[in-house]
Amino acid sequence: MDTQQIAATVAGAGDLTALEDVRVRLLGKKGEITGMLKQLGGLAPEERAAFGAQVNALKAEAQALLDARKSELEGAAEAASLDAGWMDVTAPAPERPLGRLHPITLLLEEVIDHFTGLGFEIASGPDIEDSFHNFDALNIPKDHPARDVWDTFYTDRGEIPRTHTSSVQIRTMMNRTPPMRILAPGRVFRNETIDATHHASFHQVEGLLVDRQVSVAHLKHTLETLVDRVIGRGLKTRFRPAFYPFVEPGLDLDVSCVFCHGKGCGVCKQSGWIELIPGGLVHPNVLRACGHDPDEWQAYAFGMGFDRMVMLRYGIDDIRRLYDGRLSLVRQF
Ligand code: FA5
Repeated sequence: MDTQQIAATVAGAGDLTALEDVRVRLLGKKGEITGMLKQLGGLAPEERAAFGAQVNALKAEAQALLDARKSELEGAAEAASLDAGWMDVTAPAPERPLGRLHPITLLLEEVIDHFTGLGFEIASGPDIEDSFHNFDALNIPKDHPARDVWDTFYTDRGEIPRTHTSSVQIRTMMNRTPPMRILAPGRVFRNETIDATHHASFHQVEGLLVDRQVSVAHLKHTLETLVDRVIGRGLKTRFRPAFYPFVEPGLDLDVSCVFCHGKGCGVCKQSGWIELIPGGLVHPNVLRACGHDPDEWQAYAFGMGFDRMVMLRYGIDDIRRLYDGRLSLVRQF
C-alpha cells in the first residue's frame, strides 16, 4: 500500500463513521499499516532500518491524511447543522388580524369619559329585575296603563328582564345618601317587533343627579353639552314636554336630523328632528319611595336610547346592523 492508495481511501470516506472505519482498517490493531510494522521482526537487520523508516513515514502520512479529512468532515457537518437551523431575525413577523371595538363600545367609552369628567360615577344593576325596581318604585303602580308602554317580557318565575335602565336609579337612590351623580349603561329587553329602529334587546344609558336645588336648567345644560361634545358639534337641539310617570316635568330632547340637516327626510319622518334623549326631574313619589325628602333633595334623570345614538353618530341606518355579527361593520372603525 502506498501514499496514493491511502489518500484515495481516506478521501473516499463520505462521513465521520466511514472515516473511522478507514482509520481502523489502516492503523487499528489489525490494520494494514500496523501489520506492516509487525513484519519488521521477521526481516534481516540490514533491511529492517530502511523498511522501518518507510513504514513509519507511511503511518505518519496516513495519520495526517486522516486528521485533515476528519476536520474537513466535521466542518461540513457543522455547516449543515447551521444551515438547518438558520433563521432570519430581521424578517417581519407574520401578520395577525387585529380585533376592533364595536361602535356601541366605542361611543360608550366616549360618553363615559364625558360624564366621569363631570363627576359622575358608573353604576350598574341586574339585567333581571323585580317589579318593584322596574315599575313600582318608579311611580308606575300595578294595573296602571303606563305599564303597557313597556312591552315587558316575564320569566316563568315572574321576574322581569328589565325594560329600561331606570331601575338602576332606584337601586342607587335606595343605597346611597345624596348628593350623588351616576351614569348607568346597560342592556334592556322589550317584547317588540324588530325593525330598522327597534330591537328586542338594546342598550340604554341612564343618568341621575341628586342634589339640592336641582332644576330643569341643569338637565338642559347637561344634555346640550353632551350632544355638542359627543354626538356632533353644531347640531341644533330642542326640548319638548313628554310624559314618563317617574319624572315631573318630563321632556324629550330632539336633535336636528343628521341625515338631512333639518330639511326633512325618511329617517326623521320629514320633521327635520330626531327624538334623542328622554328625561326630566325625578318625581317626588320616586324620591320618597327611595327614602329621600323631596323638599330637601331634587334630582334630574335621563335615559338615552343608546343604539339610536350610535346610529346617529356613525350614520348607521338600521339597528339590526349593530347585532348581525358581521365583521364588515366593526372593520369600518
Ligand atoms: C324609557 O325607557 C325611560 N326609562 C327613559 C327615561 C329615563 C325617561 C329617565 C325619563 C327619565 P323610552 O321607553 O322612551 O323611555 O325609551 C328610551 C329610549 O330608548 C328611546 O328614546 C329610544 O331611543 C330607545 N328605545 C326604546 N325602545 C327601543 C327599541 N325597541 N329598540 C331600540 N331603542 C329603543
